[in-house]
Amino acid sequence: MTTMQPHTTEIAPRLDTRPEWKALQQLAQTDGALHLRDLFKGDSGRAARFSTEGPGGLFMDYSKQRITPSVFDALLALARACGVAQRAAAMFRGDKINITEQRAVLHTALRAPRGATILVDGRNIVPDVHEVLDRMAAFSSAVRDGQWRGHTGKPIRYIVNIGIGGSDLGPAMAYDALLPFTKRDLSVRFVSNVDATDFAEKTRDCDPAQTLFIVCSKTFTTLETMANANTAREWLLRGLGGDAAAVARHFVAVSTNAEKVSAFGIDTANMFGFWDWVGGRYSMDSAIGLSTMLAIGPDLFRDMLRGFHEMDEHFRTAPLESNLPAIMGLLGIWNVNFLGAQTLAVLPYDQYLDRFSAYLQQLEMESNGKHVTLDATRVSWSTCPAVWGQPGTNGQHAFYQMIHQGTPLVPCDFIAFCASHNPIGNHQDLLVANVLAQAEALAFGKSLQEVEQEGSAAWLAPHRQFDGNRPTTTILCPKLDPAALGRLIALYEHKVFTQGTIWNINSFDQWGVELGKVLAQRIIPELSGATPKPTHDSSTQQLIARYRAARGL
Ligand code: G6Q
Repeated sequence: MTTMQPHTTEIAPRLDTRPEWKALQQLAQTDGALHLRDLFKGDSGRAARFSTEGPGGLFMDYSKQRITPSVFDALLALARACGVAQRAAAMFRGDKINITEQRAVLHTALRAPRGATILVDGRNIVPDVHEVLDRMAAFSSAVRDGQWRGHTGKPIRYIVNIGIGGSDLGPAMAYDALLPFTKRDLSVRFVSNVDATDFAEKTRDCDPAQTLFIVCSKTFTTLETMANANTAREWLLRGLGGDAAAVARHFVAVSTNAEKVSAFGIDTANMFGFWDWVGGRYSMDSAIGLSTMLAIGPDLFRDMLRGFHEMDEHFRTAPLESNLPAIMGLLGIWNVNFLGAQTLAVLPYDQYLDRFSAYLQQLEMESNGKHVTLDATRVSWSTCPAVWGQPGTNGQHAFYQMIHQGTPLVPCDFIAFCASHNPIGNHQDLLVANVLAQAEALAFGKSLQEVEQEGSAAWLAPHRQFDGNRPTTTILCPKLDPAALGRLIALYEHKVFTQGTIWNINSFDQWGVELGKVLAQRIIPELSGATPKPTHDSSTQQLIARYRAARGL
């Protein structure tokens, strides 16, 4: 526990007292009330004005956001006043901007090219990053080409990643996203939940002699991961006749904690390290991505890192007015703080991005779900919206009704690709037509008059009318490949950074997850041991008693 006072720069003015903030409040009353129908009618150049192409052909059309040139300029002015570029520079050079944990925030160093220099406490960390990447590459190649064998001499066919939160969501998302690039005779699974069902179902068809477990845990103390890792070890030893020597051929670890790794019985020669300046939710491109590298191979993993790095460079160097992550962050600020949106739907039109929204939920909500500023005062403005979504077109037949005609304002990010990995018939045209149609319908709606002109009875027309004016951004990329995935994730990482900077919060800690963990530790023995003393509230006490009774205690 840190007791030292953090070294901070001067205290920033309260966000809501800044003139730039007040200007936006004014604009919300005027420009914020305009309808997208009129904004498009009044400006034939609107689409071009509010679109930007970033690295790798990543094209972002935000003309269907409810902004005007004045709003856009005011948002840029806010970003400048809040020092987004300066704070980004501080992150990239390794300043300890995670002040509550006194750590640098250097996930960008994970994808820095060999030969770059980034100093942490006077040490260039880039060679360390590449040393681990090289070890991962050698190991991955050995497993992929069958040189690395299990205890009984068989090659590995099943990879089981054991980890949770930041040690699970990124790799699990990336495995799905990059499935067409994977070695299909290696089956990769992800066990995260402490619910034994997760382990049981994911290992059901695995042959222990051909299974490799990657225990992924930065701290190597996380309850769920340690419970699953212990269960995995028992499962393996049971399957291989109890010889403890088998562990060395079937377990590797990804961690920052060598001591705990070796106490678990994993040879630290089979441990891949990372560093305290990599936050869990920013770690999928560190050794935490070992399962990704095993699946797609070292060369494609490096392609992914290149994609990340391209977006890093774009964020670091592009002027604000054409800086994709900064613009995305600012649009979110406009929607949340000035138009009153409380959620953000992220809707990828690509089945391979099935888990992308779940991944983003952690990235955004764990980073910016905060109510205390860097100066340790309470915010008096909204921060992170709830992020949710799933791939289209499925959602269209489920929750889109609310986005079109419900009462909350739900800004949407649509993500689509020009080419499919499965070019069958005209499926891709059908898919892309749908995403474009949704954005169009949400922006322009259908007036009562139009509905009536189509012949709807007067009593029915209000039900069939669409207000429109629902803000969306459409991201259109050439094709989903490892580099494109890297760019997309870095886009959201830096968007989160931009917003955290403006809200003046620490996007890099997560104290909010602590209390529940502590209370769980207290309750664990109370569920199975001697009758607990009634130290909880009456509700918790009642539920414990009921559970114990159901278990025959
Ligand atoms: C991420 C969080 C959290 C973390 C998990 C797993 O930013 O810190 O999701 O990744 O709690 O932690 P370990 O990797 O230490 O097991």
